[in-house]
Amino acid sequence: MNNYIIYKNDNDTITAISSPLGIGAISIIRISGDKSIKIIKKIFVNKTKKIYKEKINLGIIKYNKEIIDKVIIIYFKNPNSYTGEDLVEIYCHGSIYIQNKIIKIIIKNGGRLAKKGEFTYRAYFNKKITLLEAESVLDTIKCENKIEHKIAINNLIKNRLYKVLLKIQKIILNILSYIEVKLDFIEENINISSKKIYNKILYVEKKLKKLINSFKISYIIKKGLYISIIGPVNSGKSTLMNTLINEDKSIISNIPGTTRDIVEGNILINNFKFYLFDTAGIRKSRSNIEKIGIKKTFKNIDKSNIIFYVFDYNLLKKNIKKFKKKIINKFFKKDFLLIANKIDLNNNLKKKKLKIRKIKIKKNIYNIIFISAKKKIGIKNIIDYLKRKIPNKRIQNNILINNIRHYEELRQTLKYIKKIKKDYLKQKSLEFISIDLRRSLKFLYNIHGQNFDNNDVLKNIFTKFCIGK
Ligand SMILES: Nc1nc2c(ncn2[C@@H]2O[C@H](COP(=O)(O)OP(=O)(O)OP(=O)(O)O)[C@@H](O)[C@H]2O)c(=O)[nH]1
Ligand SMILES: [Mg+2]
Repeated sequence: MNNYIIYKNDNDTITAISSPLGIGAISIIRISGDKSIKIIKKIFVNKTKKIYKEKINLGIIKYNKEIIDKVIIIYFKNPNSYTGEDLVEIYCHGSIYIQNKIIKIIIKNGGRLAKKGEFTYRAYFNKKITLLEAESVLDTIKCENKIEHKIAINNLIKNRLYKVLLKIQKIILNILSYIEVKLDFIEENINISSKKIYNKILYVEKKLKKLINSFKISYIIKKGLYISIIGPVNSGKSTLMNTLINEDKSIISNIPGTTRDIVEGNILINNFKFYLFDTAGIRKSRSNIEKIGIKKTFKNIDKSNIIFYVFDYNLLKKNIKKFKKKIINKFFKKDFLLIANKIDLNNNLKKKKLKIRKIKIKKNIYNIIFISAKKKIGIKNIIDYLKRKIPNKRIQNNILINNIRHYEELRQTLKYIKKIKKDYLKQKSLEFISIDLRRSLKFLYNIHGQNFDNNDVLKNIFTKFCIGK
């Protein structure tokens, strides 16, 4: 836990501008700590000469006989405030001069400038919020779209992740309690079968895996999907790119090896972003510059989620052979879509051939879509294919991990759970298993920031198993 604590627990009264920096109609300045109200009484003047808590108090900020601004203040008495301390919010006019002046006056009267995130840290320290909630405050501030907003609100208000973590935690605690009892009170007759415990371990493993996998999904939701357009020279990659983004961006010519640098574009499908990368055609090249381009193509495949392999339909067999030999071996795990282009050049092509075809290469099934990038035929099939790659509503409603710290802690938890599963099957010493269970719990507790307490195990033992009644 110490890794995350960067503040000293001092008793300072802290202050900062809580609204965005710059000019605005209104600006909010916060003061939190024991001295908040003392400071305010020195600088705030109003008719009633009283400051009511949790009410609007209208007055002026005056210091050294100089009137600074007409303001509203709200006083939240501890512990009923965001930080859990005495907290005052000053709503002043949004001039940068006024904001700075008020801050200076507060500091002169005994406040100190808050460090980044210190108000929320105090809220966490005073147990007003969990670490998870603190992080979701940041997510809420930073959210840019509907899905990010949903993830943030799910944690900030509904506490969904926290509830799932508590559930997993409880099961691990149960397993641990059972094992501890077995170790300490062998004579007690406890009616839990080994199978039941094993199933509990499996259940925890499944839940953890689901959460961990959701990190990838939330990453995709946030960042979109990356598509590399690759294939032999002159196959129409740049034409397809321009058709998809509906812009004349990439240079098109009938000279093989036109594209060398990677050209980027993007499209929105159902409000979801796809990034497209048009790359240098793959061939054995003598030109050094083209060779560099081809190297870049291969690098780009690595970082893409989806690869379009574009080739000339009229050379279908030859190109599929090339794909098998040169591409698949290198990038076996990648998600490829084969795109047979230039079907307009083939007079014999019947309409039914436009249907998506499937081929099997080394146990993997690949789709082939038939198009003319130039004449814009068959493009809808590509769009439909991409639509299926967008995380759907059902997935979006799941609890999604979107924070790398949570992801790492969960992975550590899972690492121990997997070990415990193996050891339990092999009937290894319960003592070791108990140690690993505690380790797994420690990582889980790190996520919401509470400390793993041995009392939790004891409480569980005494309430569940009624020992020493
Ligand atoms: N008839 C026809 N010609 C096409 C089609 N798509 C592309 N072309 C032509 O094929 C040639 C090559 O097109 P590009 O889009 O530059 O091909 P590329 O794969 O990007 O080529 P490199 O960048 O050199 O690897 C151009 O003359 C295009 O007009 C198509 O669907 N039908
Ligand atoms: Mg090109």
